[in-house]
Amino acid sequence: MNYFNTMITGWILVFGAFILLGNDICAQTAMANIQSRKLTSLNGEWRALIDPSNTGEYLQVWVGKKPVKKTDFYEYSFEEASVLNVPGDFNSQMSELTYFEGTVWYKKQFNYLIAEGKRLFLHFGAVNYLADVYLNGEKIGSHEGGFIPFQFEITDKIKDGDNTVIVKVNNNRKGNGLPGYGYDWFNYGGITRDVDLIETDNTFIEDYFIQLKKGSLTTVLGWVKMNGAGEKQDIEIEVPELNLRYKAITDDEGFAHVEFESEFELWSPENPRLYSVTVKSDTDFLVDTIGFRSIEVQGNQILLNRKPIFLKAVNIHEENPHRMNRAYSSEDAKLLLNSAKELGCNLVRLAHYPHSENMVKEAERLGIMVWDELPVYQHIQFSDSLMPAKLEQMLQEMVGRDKNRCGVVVWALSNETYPSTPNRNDRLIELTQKCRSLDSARLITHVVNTQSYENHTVNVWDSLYIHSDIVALNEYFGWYLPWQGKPSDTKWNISFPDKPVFISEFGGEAVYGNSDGPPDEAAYWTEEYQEKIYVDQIEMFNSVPNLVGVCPWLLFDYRSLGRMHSVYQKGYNRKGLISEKGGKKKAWYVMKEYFEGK
Ligand code: GCB
Repeated sequence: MNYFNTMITGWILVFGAFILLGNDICAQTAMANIQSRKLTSLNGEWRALIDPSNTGEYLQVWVGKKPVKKTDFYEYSFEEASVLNVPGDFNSQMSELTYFEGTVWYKKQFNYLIAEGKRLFLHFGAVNYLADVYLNGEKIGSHEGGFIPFQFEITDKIKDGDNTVIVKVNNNRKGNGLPGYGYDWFNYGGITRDVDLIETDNTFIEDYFIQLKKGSLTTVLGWVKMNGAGEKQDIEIEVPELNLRYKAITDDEGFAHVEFESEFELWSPENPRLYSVTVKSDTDFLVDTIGFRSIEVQGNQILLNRKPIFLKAVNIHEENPHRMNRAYSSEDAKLLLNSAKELGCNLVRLAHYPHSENMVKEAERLGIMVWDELPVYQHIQFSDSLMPAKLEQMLQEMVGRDKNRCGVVVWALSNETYPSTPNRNDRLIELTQKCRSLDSARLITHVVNTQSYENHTVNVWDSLYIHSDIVALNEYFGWYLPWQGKPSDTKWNISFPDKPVFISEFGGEAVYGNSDGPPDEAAYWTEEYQEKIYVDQIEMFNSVPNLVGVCPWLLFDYRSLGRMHSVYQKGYNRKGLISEKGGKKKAWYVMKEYFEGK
């Protein structure tokens, strides 16, 4: 089997079927590049019923009954119900929902007239966490997972004129969810990203993969996939700025092989060059903005466009620090990314779940590499019978959405999972293999924190690293673990001496503006104590073999319910280099200077 066939096999399975989780009809994997399609936005005000006791299920609120006879009454009504804005989390929109984890029913009415021979899809950018979707009183399907797009075809269900969509959104934590019960970020629920109707032709371009072939700076290798019945179609890919026109014909599965050569101006942080690329078929036409670059591990180095690069990174949660809500817009993305840029970063780790497409695209435009991550966080129930399908689905959704973004250089498949969790290695190894079959050109990593620290020696041993292109490790020396000697004298015993090492998290907490306490005592949350952690860490970095980058935890202070110190934390994880109000802490300047010197 050649390379194209191997890659294609992975994707055929993605398009082949709906993944069945339980007995539900599941959403379809979303089509690519919706921004280039005929869209009708359903954003804006939606009516909302708050349902903490889950009574709406029993009352069947999706039927939308109204009293007819004098003796009729129904114990719900969307008329005059609260209004929630979409996109947006519900917690930040109504004070009574601040800490809410449960069910909210959303309702939107819209008018539509579908043209003859066209198809219609209802597309959600993301709903956290479970979505049950009803159209005109009929359930059209469900989706699990809070951070990725999904869609339903509604061609045969839409009525000419007035239609009603109702979504049951539930953000309860689930033992067998991704993430599971415990996580150190705020559980913003709701319809958190855009909702759109997408009208397509009967046969349309469902998806495409247009990126450089692994190891090449001049050959693009990929595919185009049509959806819909009909004859084989002629496919044409055009890059006008390169004077390039590539032609192919789809096969019986609707796939067309893409392979062409060109001299590209390569994308890099110094020169984030993007090209306008059109993908045409007989019945469809899409425009994308695509960049070309190579990323690879060679020995113990990471090479971007065949040159070694040091990853000057920062961790970011998807929260607007000033408004304290789930970030989603391009403006939110610019706020976060410009701060990362100011710090001197060339990479952002979008922790710990796929952030909005706006974030990924904005980063690409600004010349910041992106680390995309799955919400496979700490205590995941890997032995749950539904877990293999859930993991695979989330992987496909993340890779599916971002595979044409050259800015994305790393697929991170897990963070801080434990070898003692049954089935952890089996599941994560399968997931790694699946990821490579979908995209063999990017780096794949697992973040681990199982290293031991004894006699001032760090022992890095977790066998999951065998399957990771990078030894990515989180360590909190100076905060959770006191130093055992001079930071610069730290010894490293890494069982994977040929792999690049990336410190994916380090840091400590401080309240912005607080100097009130002994600078060498942790319990006062002073800026000086945090600053010292950074100074010590930077000294220690010199002792790390094969170090290819560092990534402080994290850019901004952010909300997290477990952070309950009533004087210093007040519901915030204070490890930010910047406070939620924008105040730069002393550690920020230490880090900026370090990055400037790299
Ligand atoms: C970690 C986690 C991150 C936490 C951080 C902390 O190791 O990966 O999600 O928030 O530590 O602040 O403790």
